[in-house]
Amino acid sequence: MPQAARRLDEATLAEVPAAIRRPNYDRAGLGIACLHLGVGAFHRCHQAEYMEDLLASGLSRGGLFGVNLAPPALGPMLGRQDGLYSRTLHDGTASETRVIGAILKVADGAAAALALLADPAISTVTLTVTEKAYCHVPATGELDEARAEVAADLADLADPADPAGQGGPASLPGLLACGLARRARARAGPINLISCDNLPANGAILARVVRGFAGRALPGLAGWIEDNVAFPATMVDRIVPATTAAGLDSVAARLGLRDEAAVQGEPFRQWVIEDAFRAPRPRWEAAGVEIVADVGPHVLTKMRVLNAAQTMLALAGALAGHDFTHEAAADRALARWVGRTLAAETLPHLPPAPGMAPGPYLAASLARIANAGIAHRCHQIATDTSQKIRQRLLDPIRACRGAGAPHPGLTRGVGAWIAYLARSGPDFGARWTVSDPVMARAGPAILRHGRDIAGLTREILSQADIFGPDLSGDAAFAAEVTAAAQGLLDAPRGPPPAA
Ligand code: CS2
Repeated sequence: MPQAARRLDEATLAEVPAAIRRPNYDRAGLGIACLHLGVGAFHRCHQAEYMEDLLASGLSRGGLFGVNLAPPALGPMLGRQDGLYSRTLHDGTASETRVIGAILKVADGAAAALALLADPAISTVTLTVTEKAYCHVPATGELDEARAEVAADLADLADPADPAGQGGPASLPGLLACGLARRARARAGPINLISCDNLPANGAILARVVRGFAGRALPGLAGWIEDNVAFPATMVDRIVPATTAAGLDSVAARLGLRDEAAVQGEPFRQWVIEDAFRAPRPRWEAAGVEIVADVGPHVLTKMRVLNAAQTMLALAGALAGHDFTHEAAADRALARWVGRTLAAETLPHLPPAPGMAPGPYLAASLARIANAGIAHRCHQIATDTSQKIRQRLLDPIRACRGAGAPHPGLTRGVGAWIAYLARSGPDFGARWTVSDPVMARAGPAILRHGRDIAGLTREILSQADIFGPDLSGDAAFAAEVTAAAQGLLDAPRGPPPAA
């Protein structure tokens, strides 16, 4: 494919083909309406486009200041493009590209975030930093003080010679607590901290880890947080895989310009935010965001249906030799298992969520995952399963147990995780490398147990921080998970247990 040499930026924007939508507003005259932490592909294809819609219809006089906390550094890359980038939505073979101008500034690192958190001009912060960045114990939601970055931040703050440590706090709870301490000192006023990560009750978890950190290290801050900080819960949704080199090339062909920050996703999008603000915020509802009293039912429905289906198809799909979840969704045996399991075991226990009727939502979710225009790698979704499995599979299993209902299909999903871990070991040909914080513990267990799946299952399930005291201590559950894992290792597409 011929490569366009010039890059997308303010100077070249006019060269973008006329059919492609681009900012129709004066970016130079805008202020900052919102700080966003974590400027990865999901944010650029989701919250940033909602902001773009507000700007395009003249409903906001400010755009976004993005601060990226995890590598790779994005400031220089987006800076070279004056913050401009494109998002392309794929529906099967149909695609639509739009240039987004809502991100006005981008910086990298904790120091930038600390300064902005204390800036009175900033009253709303949204976050997409991945599940594990919250440094919480997945089973309880409490701050995990044993996490290396949390322990390091606590040690730094206890050291009067160098209380900020080198380069600022390393953990998200440490960063936000220190930023809020600065804000309190600067009398910069109330602020909304809005988690947009896929955690159940993400607002409550964010509040807990920030308060937990402050309680340990910043005496006197708790009362100020109580009076000045809102932590609304949210549900965010759009399937946005990591951008590939081939994706960048095809966007360059569309734009006639290189765009190193391009993102690609599906047409569907949804954003629901709890109406619990303390400070001024963008008028998101004018762009279709649902502001509701209780996001709980929306969150449970999305995580237990769409996200659970993704996790089941990703884990079992990888075992069956599929690269992408749309391929796993087209694999009849896998699709049947996932569809039947979620219909029979998950849907009956969901609270009603306005606008998300369970049956149609399940059908729509499976159709979205089957979208062959979206190249979502099974291994990308399988990343950090230890941080995702509670909300996607374990809590639905608990709901079944609470109702005295069987859950063989969901158990098979847990078995798929064990089999996925086992397959990374040398005894199964070291088929892939698992990217997950659990590997610090699971890696040695995989080596030790080799082909002994019962032993591996027992050891993984004994992690109460993931499986909770109920499931981690349940020998019968461990035996069922073992049988499911063994079955998937023997015959990845084999018949699911009768559901
Ligand atoms: C995916 C999600 O990687 C994953 O864990 O399941 O990123 C998913 O695509 C989004 O939650 C969709 O809104």
